[in-house]
Amino acid sequence: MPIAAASQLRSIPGEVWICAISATFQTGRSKPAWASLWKVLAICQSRRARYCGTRRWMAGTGCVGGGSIRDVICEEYFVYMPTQEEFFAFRSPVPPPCFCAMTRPAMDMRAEIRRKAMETGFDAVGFARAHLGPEVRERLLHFLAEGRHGSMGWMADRAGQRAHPQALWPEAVSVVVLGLNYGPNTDPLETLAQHDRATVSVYARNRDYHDVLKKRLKALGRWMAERWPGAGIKVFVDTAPVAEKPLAQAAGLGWQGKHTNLVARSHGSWLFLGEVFTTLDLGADAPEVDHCGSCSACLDICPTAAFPAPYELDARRCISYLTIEHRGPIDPALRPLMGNRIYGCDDCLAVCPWNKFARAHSEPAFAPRTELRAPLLADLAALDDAAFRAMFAGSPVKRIGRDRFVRNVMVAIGNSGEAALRATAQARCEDADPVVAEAARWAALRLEDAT
Ligand code: B12
Ligand code: SF4
Ligand code: SF4
Repeated sequence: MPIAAASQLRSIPGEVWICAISATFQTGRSKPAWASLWKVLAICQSRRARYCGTRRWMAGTGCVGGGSIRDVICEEYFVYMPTQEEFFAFRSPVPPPCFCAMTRPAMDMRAEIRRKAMETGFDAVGFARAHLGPEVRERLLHFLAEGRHGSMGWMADRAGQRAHPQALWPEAVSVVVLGLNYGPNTDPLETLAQHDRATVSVYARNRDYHDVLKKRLKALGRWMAERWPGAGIKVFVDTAPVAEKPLAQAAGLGWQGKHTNLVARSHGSWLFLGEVFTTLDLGADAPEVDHCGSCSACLDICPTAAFPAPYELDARRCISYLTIEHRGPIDPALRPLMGNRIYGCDDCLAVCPWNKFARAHSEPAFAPRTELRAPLLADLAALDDAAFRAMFAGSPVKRIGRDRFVRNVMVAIGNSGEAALRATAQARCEDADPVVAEAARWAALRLEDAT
């Protein structure tokens, strides 16, 4: 297909990648040809196709090859790829490295893995080198030096590995970053105004995403090991010391928004992340750039003012940390700001304008369980250890245990303003767990004047 066939480009389904070198070769160097090339590239941008924009070859520095010209699927979709002889006949000062023997197999391997990953049930796939820039380490060290990790001592313990994929696994060459869509089909914030009920974060309303993701990562990893015998493969999701968001950005899946999470143009804030580290040289995709612009919706909505600055989070103030990671009593100054959020928080994610491009997931394992859509606080407060375990078997909530969970429920009851819940709090004032008992006394006191 010649480059000028812009109408055909418009009708190609899915993402299109274009090699500007071969595109330019096709158009030649005349002024009208250039105009035609830039027109095509503009269409690419408008329909979220990508192209190699380095133009380094024009500056005479050479194409970065494995670094920037990524999934050039020219043969499949777009331009005719000239041979090396043809290219040199064109008297270009720079050889076309995207057809060199080194990058070509990597491109083919990426295309195969991408196809297999989508078949395995992932919604987004990207490729990065097993390497992160020094800024990731600096920012992580800054976060730790400020004590923003609170009691998550494991973050400091393995900071070196978190900042350097090859410190975690020296043989790793490439990282396949996978995203799984968990976009909700209702407004995640709609239960916040129902004061006698609890709000459970979207990600925790059914099965544990770690289990779902890990199963698929292992399936993909196994397939890769069979397809390329001898390849080393390790899979990670969440709990390993891996900087998942910076890697996902490097792999082009999205960018770290001002709320610090990864935002994807096609999925908004709703992607779980997981990785396949491998000894295979797969090259890398182009990193995504920041599209937050002047927006500050996520920073403005945070109930506990947990962002000291855009792109920085003080976990100690984040409701997700307070309800899930933090043991012991919650700072009384923060309790009134938590509302009825008893497990995690979605406020900053939910207000992101990029969610308008997100679609609801179709994963049965994440379909909200009826009893977790808007559970009554009184019912949750009555859970003993056995009932808690039974209710949350297979759920991420199970990890925090009955005591931390009921502590959170007591905070929500204290914030409810519902006189009818005072007796529920009072019933827990002598709880065997001192932290639950203290939170219950706090709640009962808060409800003393409630009518
Ligand atoms: C620790 C942790 C938490 C902590 C701390 C969160 C945090 N933002 O650091 C707590 C418990 C608070 C938490 C909460 C949540 N988490 Co969490 N969490 C993690 C974990 C295990 C590590 C994250 C980490 O390394 N943080 C350390 C900080 C320093 O790293 P960072 O956030 O990347 O910080 C970067 C920015 O600050 C940035 N930066 C700093 N200054 C500047 C300046 C500029 C200009 C720029 C551009 C960038 C920048 O650079 C830093 C380094 O890259 C990851 C899994 C993993 N292994 O990566 C999941 C993970 C980040 N969590 C996840 C989720 C879903 C959540 C919640 C939404 C859950 C919920 N609903 O309650 C909330 C969201 C809260 C929020 N706004 O971040 C997902 C996010 C998926 C995504 N699309 O991004 C992850 C990736 C898990 C997964 N595998 O899917 N989490
Ligand atoms: S998850 Fe909630 S508390 Fe944490 S930063 Fe986002 S809005 Fe703030
Ligand atoms: S809400 Fe706005 S500032 Fe926050 S991540 Fe989304 S686009 Fe960026």
